[in-house]
Amino acid sequence: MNIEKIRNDFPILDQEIYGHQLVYLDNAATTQKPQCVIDAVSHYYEKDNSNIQRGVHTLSERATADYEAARETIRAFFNAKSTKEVIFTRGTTESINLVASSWGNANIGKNDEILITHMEHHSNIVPWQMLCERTGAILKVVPMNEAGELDMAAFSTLLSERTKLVGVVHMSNALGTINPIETMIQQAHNVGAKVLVDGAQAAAHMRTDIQALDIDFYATSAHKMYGPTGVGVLIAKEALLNAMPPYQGGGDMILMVTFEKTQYNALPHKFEAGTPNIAGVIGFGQAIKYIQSIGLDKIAAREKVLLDYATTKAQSFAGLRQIGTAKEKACVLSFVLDGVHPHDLGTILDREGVAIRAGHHCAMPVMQFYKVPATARASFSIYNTEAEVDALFAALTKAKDMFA
Ligand code: C6P
Repeated sequence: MNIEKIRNDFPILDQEIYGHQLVYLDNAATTQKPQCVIDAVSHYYEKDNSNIQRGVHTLSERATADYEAARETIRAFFNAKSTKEVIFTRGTTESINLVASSWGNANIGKNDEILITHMEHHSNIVPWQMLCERTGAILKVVPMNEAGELDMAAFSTLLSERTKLVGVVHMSNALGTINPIETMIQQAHNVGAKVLVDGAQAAAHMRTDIQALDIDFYATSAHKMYGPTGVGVLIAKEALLNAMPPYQGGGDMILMVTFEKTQYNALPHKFEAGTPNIAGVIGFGQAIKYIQSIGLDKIAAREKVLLDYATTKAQSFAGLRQIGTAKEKACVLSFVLDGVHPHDLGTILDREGVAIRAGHHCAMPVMQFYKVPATARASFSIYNTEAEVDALFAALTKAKDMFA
């Protein structure tokens, strides 16, 4: 794999921060965008900008064709059964809220149980809490161990015929843990529960075959997969989507409106009310093509080499405590350093040109579990190099010396 060539695809990487070459290690927050994605978005605005689905003129036909072509690209990438199952949203957060509101309101009642895990992002906690408040359902949580792995025995015990939905993150943003979703889905289906997989972190790093895994609801965001911000997808089984009421009312999601009654549009449009993020969707499709041009398996293998390299360095760095040491993990090195608050660390590293994230990563229960207010998190992507990992540790040494 020619990393230098890949780096050249990302124009943003070629810049200095405080006189240092930028080292971008905040990929779990959002990845950088390759030139082909930037070009696809500008091409839409420069040549095809118009509204979709309803226009009779050429620009609208071209924009609609590109928008729908992106839907097919995304369907094929995740191996969803049909483009009817691919709903464009603002991102993972909106996809989960859509399910919790639409499917949740229609299917969840008092004393039903929603089972999530201790390592969920707030996006996969709060919508379910809100649903429980509305309906009297009960939220249950699968515990995890010190390494940041789910307690699968507890998962089996917590599952029962009262469980109506299991919500699980495929890859934890705070720990890097990859969860055994295949087993979890099988066990959940055995008790008749539906499963929502939060794929926000995993989607760009490992293959996710929605049909093979038999996922009921799958949520992810384009911006963590080299695509634009403000766009993502909900992929759900057609039968479930057909039975669900619309999430929002408005243009595009209707076939016929009178003041007496409205007839809803067919899938996927029933769940895409209003003018969507057309440029974003087109950019998302291009981002998927970019991933395919390198190959997801090659990406995963290369990123594992980088993570192993960084982990080895972390293990021998005095005063560094890794947060999240699961056997199955990817791309995320979360840690705390003795005597230095993660936020101070983030600021000092920035002065050295190294961009990491410091904070609770919208996973406060994970911080509570490890009894830390926050962690520093370096997260890797396909364009990162061993030299950048070295730069991270050189900057950490500097920070440690400053606080010594
Ligand atoms: N995590 C991070 O720095 P949105 O914001 O809707 O695109 O994605 C939300 C989300 C949901 N689930 C997981 C596992 C996530 O990691 C995220 C986003 C970013 O870790 C921002 S908090």
